[in-house]
Amino acid sequence: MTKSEELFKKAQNIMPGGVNSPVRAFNSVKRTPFFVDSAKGAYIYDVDGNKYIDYVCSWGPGILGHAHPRVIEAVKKVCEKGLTFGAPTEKEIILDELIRKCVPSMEMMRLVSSGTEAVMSAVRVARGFTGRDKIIKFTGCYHGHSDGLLMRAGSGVLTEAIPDSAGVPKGYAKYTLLADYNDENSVRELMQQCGEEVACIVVEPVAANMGVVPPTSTFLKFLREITNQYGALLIFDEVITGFRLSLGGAQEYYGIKPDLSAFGKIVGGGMPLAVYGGRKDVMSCVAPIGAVYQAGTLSGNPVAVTAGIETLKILIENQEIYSEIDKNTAIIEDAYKSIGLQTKRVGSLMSVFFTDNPINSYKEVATCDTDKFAAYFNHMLTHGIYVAPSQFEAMFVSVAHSADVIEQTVDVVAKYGKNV
Ligand code: KE4
Repeated sequence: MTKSEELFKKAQNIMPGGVNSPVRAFNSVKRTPFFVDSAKGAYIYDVDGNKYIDYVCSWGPGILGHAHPRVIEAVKKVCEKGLTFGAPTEKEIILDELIRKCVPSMEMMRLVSSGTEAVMSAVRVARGFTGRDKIIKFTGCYHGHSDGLLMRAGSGVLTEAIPDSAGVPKGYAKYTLLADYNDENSVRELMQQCGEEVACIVVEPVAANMGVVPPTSTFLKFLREITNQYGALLIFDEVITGFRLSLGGAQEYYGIKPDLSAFGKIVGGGMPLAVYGGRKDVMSCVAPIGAVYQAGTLSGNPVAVTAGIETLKILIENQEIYSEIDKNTAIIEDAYKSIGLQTKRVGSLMSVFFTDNPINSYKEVATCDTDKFAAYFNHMLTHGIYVAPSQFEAMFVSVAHSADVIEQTVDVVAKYGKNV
């Protein structure tokens, strides 16, 4: 029995499925998950001494590669001054100003500890600001696990085939309306029916939790126009796309300005930190200056804020990172295409789909062959490449994925192509 198998057995006695987040259980790829010992740069090492090139990058935060020396140094240093105060610090202002410098739509913001918290809070603010109850989300998009957003969600919900989570009161469904990503008519119909009751449309500007599904050339502009038309707010869930597609996220990449945004993952530099914010008039309804309540013991935690500051500073100082990781991801994408697989990519965010149906929204994603995906995943892992253990997740490329790492990956993809 490997050490990972031993640990997994033990973990299953004390954690649901032996994990602290469902997708980590490797259920859909039918194998015991490896337990991690450490990670550095593009590599992750398991407790049995195996070394993998990591394309999960902790589901997105790792754009600089694991354990970037500057981030580690800054975190080590700040820990000496205490881990948490529950009181304001100057560092929170510094991080907020860096975020606003990168994303001008973030006129006012609130730091929180997870992407779930960020999106949940943004939706509550939209409801509080508009006085309306209904929201629209898209089938296959995932916005964290808050009750009102767990309808037909993507990511682990899709992977574990739980269309609607148990434990969410039936009543929620009437406030969360479902449309189809990239299908403008599905949105138009809902808005014609009850647009005056819709507080917001919440969207992943690039869907990345049903695999990566980019928006059509008109979709995001259409959402911006129809929310304006009905007085609803547009919320961009940029937890994945933020600081990933560009320094200004998807809203810079596509040139669409939402009313509110949520960021996570990269903005926390690998620590538990996320942020929501946007229009000052909207955010002015948040307590203690407004009637929408939201709070958090560890919100703006000095250690997490320090990791975020250092990460954003490195990205701001080295913006050529974005063209570099885009170029390297395109090389990997070409390798997949050359063996006849369907890919979708935006910058350093990519997915490989095991279906011949051209991917445009959830309904084509649902035709993917997840058994074929599982075989592909296991081929990659046994050849030292760790991709996300689910057809419905994304590949993330970091600046640490150097030319030789990319070349090694291309070789393993080619080998897979020979076996199928
Ligand atoms: P967290 O609460 O996991 O920090 O963020 C929730 C969230 C919100 N919005 C988007 C677009 C997201 O992708 C996520 C979380 N992403 C998943 C992976 N697709 C996290 C991995 C997991 O659940 O273990």
